[in-house]
Amino acid sequence: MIGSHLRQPFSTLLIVFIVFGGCTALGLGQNSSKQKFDKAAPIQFSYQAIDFKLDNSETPERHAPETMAGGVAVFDYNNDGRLDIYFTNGADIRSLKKDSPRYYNRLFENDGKGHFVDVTEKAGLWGTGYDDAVAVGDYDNDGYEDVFVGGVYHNTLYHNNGNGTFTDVSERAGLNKSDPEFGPLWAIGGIWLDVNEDGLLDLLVINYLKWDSAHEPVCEGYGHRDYCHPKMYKPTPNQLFLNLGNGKFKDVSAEWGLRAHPGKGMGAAGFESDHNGRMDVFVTNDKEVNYLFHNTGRKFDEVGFRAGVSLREDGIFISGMGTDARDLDNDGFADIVLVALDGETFPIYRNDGKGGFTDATESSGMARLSLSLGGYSPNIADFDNDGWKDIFVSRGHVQSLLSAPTIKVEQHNTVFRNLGGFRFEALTSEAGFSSIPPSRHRGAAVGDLNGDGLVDVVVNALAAPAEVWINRSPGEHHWLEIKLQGTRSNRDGIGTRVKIVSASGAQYDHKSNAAGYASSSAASIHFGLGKDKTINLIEIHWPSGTIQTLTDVPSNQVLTVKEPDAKR
Ligand SMILES: [Ca+2]
Ligand SMILES: [Ca+2]
Ligand SMILES: [Ca+2]
Ligand SMILES: [Ca+2]
Repeated sequence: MIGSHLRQPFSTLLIVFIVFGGCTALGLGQNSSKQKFDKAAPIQFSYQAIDFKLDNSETPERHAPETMAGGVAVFDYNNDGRLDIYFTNGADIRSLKKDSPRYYNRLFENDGKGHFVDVTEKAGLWGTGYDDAVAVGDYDNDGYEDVFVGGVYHNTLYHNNGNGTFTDVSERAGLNKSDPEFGPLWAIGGIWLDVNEDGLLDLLVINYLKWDSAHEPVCEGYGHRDYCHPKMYKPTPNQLFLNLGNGKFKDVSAEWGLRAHPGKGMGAAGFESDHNGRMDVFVTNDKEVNYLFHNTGRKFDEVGFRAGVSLREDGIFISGMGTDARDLDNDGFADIVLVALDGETFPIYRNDGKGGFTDATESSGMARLSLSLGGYSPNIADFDNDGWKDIFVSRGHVQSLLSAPTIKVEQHNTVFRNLGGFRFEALTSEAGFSSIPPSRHRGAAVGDLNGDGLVDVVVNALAAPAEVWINRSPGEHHWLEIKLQGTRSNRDGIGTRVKIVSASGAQYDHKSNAAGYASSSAASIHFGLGKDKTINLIEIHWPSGTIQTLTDVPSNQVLTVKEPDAKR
């Protein structure tokens, strides 16, 4: 098997692009030899090292999981108000066991003084298998964030004991069973959401493809064996586990319609596509159509085609990697971004507010800006606090370093700054990302790590040091963070929609801990306010149906908002 079985860039499109007009994008990132650290760049990050290096157990056989590892979670594991960092890690690819500490997942506690201290062993979070996904959510509403870890043939649910330690409760929870039809599954993503509005977070597990180390296909290209195209493997279904409230979960994948839609799932974004009071889930599938699972309260209807988000505008299958969905144009409805490999572009779908979406990849400038880039994790946040949410993208190619002479395997990260009016500009070296060598970046999560009101980024990378990017954007813009505390709704407030109004206008966001690729962020909801010092109105739509309003709120603070009516 050669050539077409290997995962190749979509080169035809790339060639057309180079000939007809694309010097701009080619000037980006690793292509620019000299770093221009433009002091005027509105979004800037500085690199901070952290003592973690993902070991993906890369072998000459090029087993598929080796190139897919690497989730990140940003969450406050010990409720001291400071966001901590968790990385998932690989294992020996043949045994799928973490037979050495170099494969341990790692938890780093934020000491509030700029240091991240490894507390993995005390916390009991090192894991056992080949792990990818991490999804943070307080499934038992005790006020402490719990951690779901998904991986190859093996998922783990950790209950946060509230004293700095976690307990593996997977067995009791019933989350770690082999599928009767598909056998052991390989999870790359997980998302917590309360699908049936009983105040208990349910778990949607995003499964990738059917992989078996004993039957790895052989795919050659660029003169050597490398990772295969996903078409060489069969699709698998995603799973929905309903939280029964007694520490147990029930597999309701069939009843909720998921069994009818197997795929090669990679990313998941939770949001309300049509404001019917229920959270929907957009799922990217690798080289297959994307799914939009519309939540009716009893089941998920797959409406990707009807909503216009199943494919790129030209109908071409792309390597749908991570995704995020938040309101990019401040019209009150969440828009969708996903990322893919070099030559495929990073598609953006603009929500029309009526349950439909328009492909804005070309009109937003994203097609031109992203065509030569490969991405894994897109994370939407307002990094320069100007009131327009921007898009960070962790970048890298799926292929091994042996392919580096032919394709750009290692890449620098990029942030796409929102210029308003659904237009973007790409900042790579300008934002500081070229200050360290390029890498095969994978999962990423965001949150304000140092409490200065600017949203920071944490990135995992294959066989390379993980990266903490501290946001140093100039501008002295004002901001507000809202920390939700559900009472009738789930404690995390996942599914809550928030509208704020200040002198410059209205902004919208919602609570979802799913982040980019294989990652999770349980940070507070963050708004940039530009020059506005006061928020005139905050309107909070809780999943319980309660609408809460606050007025004349000062900026530059983390505001904790508890849902009215404490009775459960
Ligand atoms: Ca903490
Ligand atoms: Ca908990
Ligand atoms: Ca529920
Ligand atoms: Ca912005």
